[in-house]
Amino acid sequence: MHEGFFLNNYYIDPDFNFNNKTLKIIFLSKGCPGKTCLINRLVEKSYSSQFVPTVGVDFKIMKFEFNHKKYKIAIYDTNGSDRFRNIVFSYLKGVKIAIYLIDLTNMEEAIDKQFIKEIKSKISKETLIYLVGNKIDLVEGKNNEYRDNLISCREQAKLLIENKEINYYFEVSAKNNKGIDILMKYIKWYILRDEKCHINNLYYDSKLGKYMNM
Ligand SMILES: Nc1nc2c(ncn2[C@@H]2O[C@H](COP(=O)(O)OP(=O)(O)O)[C@@H](O)[C@H]2O)c(=O)[nH]1
Ligand SMILES: [Mg+2]
Repeated sequence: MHEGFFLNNYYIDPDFNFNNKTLKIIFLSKGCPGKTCLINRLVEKSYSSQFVPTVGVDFKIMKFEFNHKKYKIAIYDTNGSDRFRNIVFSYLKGVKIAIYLIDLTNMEEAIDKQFIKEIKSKISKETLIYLVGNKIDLVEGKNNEYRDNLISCREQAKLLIENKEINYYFEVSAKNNKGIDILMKYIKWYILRDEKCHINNLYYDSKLGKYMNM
């Protein structure tokens, strides 16, 4: 048994038992920015450029171990076309993180504020929204044709965060793995925060018997 303590108004209980709960995360988008590819990258650590449309809603289980405990996350993959919107949104119930994926090379339609509003109206106050820009591999280099689009996405994301419309913004590539570690860390961060065994990059290592940085 270890003694808990308060940090930033959270009670840190090192002996908190996770009880094998499965937490729910959902990927949403308009169009096909690479949700299925990104989920495969996160769960299977692999990439295939083959396009297989997701029919309605699909899901994959991701397991990980942290501080000698096992965690399970159900990742819901959805179809980005308008005709599935109602079905897809009905899966938002109980979701811990809603990930709105955009394609950084899509100049016609990058961030849809109305779409974010719709998501917000269907989730609870505790649910976080992560805005994730995919295909950063295609946007690298100074004279890149998508550079202006990337800068515009960043500016919009900054405003959205300031206005509390979204919680975080990330840039990743499902193809070359860029940014995946950070996104993964923030997915786990939420889950561990939720279980009150870890806060602000500090966690209790039950084997070492002391608090460690993540
Ligand atoms: N260059 C690049 N292409 C990607 C990336 N992720 C996905 N794609 C391409 O985008 C297509 C659509 O991806 P998919 O995951 O099926 O889109 P979804 O409809 O959002 O699930 C794929 O067939 C890939 O060719 C990426 O990170 N970089
Ligand atoms: Mg898909």
